[in-house]
Amino acid sequence: NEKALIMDQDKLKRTLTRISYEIIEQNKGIDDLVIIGIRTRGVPLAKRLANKIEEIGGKEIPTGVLDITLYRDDLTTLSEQPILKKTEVPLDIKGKKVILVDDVLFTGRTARSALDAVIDLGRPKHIQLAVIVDRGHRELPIRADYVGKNIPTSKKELVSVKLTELDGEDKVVIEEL
Ligand code: 3GP
Ligand code: 5GP
Ligand code: MG
Repeated sequence: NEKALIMDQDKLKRTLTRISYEIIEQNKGIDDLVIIGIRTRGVPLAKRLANKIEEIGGKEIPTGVLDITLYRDDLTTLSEQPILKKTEVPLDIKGKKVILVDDVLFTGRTARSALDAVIDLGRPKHIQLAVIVDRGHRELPIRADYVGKNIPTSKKELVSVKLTELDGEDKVVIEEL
């Protein structure tokens, strides 16, 4: 039940390009960057950002994957906390500038558990968070360093982020649950 189109393919592409430049600017270059996507949709987004930053900076950017099962109490009652299932981070992150990538930031609980998971792997220089949509309703003191778009939502709404790699098309829409 689609209510509003937030981003079409072009808008999403421009947003990822802007965030790529912001990442390079805030990190004063591309040295020591590692970009880690949170499954599911953070993963292709992380790849796209890494590709763009590579294109701009001319150097390969390592990427990784965090698999955190959602605990979402509005959708499922899987567990009280997000559960870390698997990490695929193919290098030592000690001293690295880690950028976590997710599609939507909501309560902040997924990001919190992702922070735990990254810190368990080693001591990065810093960790930053990039999201395509911040829909509000934070329950923890967590914010994103890079935001595609802030979309104030009601709790009954759902932000649907569609990505070509997984959904056959690129767009962001608000739906009513
Ligand atoms: P994602 O992989 O794009 O992050 O967990 C599977 C999917 O369920 C997520 O896909 C996301 O789209 C959706 N989802 C996860 N958590 C919530 C939530 O809290 N509220 C709503 N409305 N949808 C969610
Ligand atoms: P949080 O843990 O911050 O409550 O929720 C973040 C995670 O839940 C993200 O991985 C995100 O994919 C998912 N999520 C929460 N709300 C939404 C939403 O409205 N749309 C989508 N696509 N994902 C959501
Ligand atoms: Mg997600």
